[in-house]
Amino acid sequence: MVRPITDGFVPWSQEESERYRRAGWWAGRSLGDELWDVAANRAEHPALVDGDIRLTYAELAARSDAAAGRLLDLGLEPGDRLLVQLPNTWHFVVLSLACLRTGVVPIMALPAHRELELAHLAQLSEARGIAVPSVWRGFDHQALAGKLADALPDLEHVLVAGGARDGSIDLDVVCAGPEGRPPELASPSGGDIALFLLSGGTTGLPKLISRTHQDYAYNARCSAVTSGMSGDTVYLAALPASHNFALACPGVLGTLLSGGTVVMLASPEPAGAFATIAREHVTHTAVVPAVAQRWMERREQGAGDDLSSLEVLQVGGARIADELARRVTPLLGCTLQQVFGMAEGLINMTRLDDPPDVICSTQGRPMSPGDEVRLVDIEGRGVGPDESGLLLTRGPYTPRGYYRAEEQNARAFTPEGWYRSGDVCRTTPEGNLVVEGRDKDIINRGGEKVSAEVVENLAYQVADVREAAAVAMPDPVLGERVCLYAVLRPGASLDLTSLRARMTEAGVAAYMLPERLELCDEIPKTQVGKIDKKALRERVARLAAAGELSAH
Ligand code: OOB
Repeated sequence: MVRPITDGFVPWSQEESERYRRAGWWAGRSLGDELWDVAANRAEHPALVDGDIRLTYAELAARSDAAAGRLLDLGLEPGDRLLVQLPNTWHFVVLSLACLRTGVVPIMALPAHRELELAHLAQLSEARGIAVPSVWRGFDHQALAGKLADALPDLEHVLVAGGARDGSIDLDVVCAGPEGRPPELASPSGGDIALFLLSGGTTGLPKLISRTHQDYAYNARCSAVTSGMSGDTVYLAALPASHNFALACPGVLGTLLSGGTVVMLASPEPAGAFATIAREHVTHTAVVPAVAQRWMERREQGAGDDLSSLEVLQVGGARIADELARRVTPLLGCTLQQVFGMAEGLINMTRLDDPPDVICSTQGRPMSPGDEVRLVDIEGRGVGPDESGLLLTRGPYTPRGYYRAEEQNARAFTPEGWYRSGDVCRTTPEGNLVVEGRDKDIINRGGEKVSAEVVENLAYQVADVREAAAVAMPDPVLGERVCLYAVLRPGASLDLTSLRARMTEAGVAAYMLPERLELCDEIPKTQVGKIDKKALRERVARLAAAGELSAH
């Protein structure tokens, strides 16, 4: 029996659910069932590549089924939550598919997350297990997972990939080939929660976004069609595969639902990525703007790697500068597809056959005819055709609320169920969206979303700070980086290095750490007495324009 999770889940209305089913967007089946149908038809086709490891669809399905059986043998039950923090290796795919098959619900944490974020996610979801790499990029994930398991009574199982030590469960064994008869598995149904994605951070620590089997399957299928995927597609997962972009827009799941081949790569660093594209004849991949820029720089330096197989480079997560966008096709020889998406649902894409000007200067339009988008002013009134406004959305793959977050839901969703994305957009005459700014207190560090509130709270906690305000400072590579303005208590002292060291000690992901500290006597306030972030952003932007933002 699959135990559906119902508490804390905000469903779509009856009427909408019926509409989405009638339109065929919701197929009413589990992602596992959809994927296994593809696997049955593509048995001998390569499904997954990670270095020297190559699995056909038949092998991937058999391994994932065996892993599913082993998860159940451990005592995990359908509906139980498993915190998954794995880098881009074959384990990630096998374990995720095993979860989708059995109804164990993975929470897709990023490899960069640390104690603060992981403890929060485990507690909020009441996770019964955690899957981590042993040591990754010099960080001992197994030690941290053990520490969390000691502190949190629900967190019973620690699964470790690539060298499990003392007492933990070896994920290499869990994900190894089948032995004996395949386990008997009951399929979850289409409306059950398939997985949790993490919010890019608006206020506070990441919120959980429950995605059902049928909405997420549609997300992956629809974006696969819009990106021109087919059975011949070879997709390179170079961004973290646990992020919505590389997971299902169309990413790993869209590729597998199309019968193509997924290539896992641990880092998007240009030399390795280019060698992999050439070796595996990659046709599609997805990157953030800063990575696109590094790839183009490598080409300009004359790197002779054969990228001729590359058809589509998706760029998203943050706004790519128009000038940079225009250089993609000349330098990389492929079509650019801009993707403006969010873990909360709505995916906008430029179309592969759009005129170059649309591709290079807009962030595209909703991928599904079921997507509803409105641009409104601060009072919620629709804006005129040429005006910019706050983007609201709802649709067949945009959930109606965060999981277990009533208070935030009251702010983030309108009573009619529109999600307030916090993005400020305008629509071009031909109907494409241009992202012009945002009305949410995050810093978009090259696609990594940093909650200003978390940075400020930590600053109060770890330093003698009387007042703190985190704002975005402009950066030529990442678009934005974190700058912290702080007023210290009398007699206190603080520098950037010690602030970063103390925040790291507190267990926060490295990308959240401020990269500039501006000590001041006073922080500007608005007329109602709130911190004037606009003034601070302008102040740091002036420093940047004057070339005064070198190491500080
Ligand atoms: C993707 O998802 P998240 O959840 O990490 O972040 C969503 C936010 C958006 O609300 C927007 O503020 C920003 O990231 N964003 C963009 C953008 N793509 C995302 N801002 C400007 N231009 C773009 N192209 O970032 C995400 C999820 C699925 C696919 C692609 C990106």
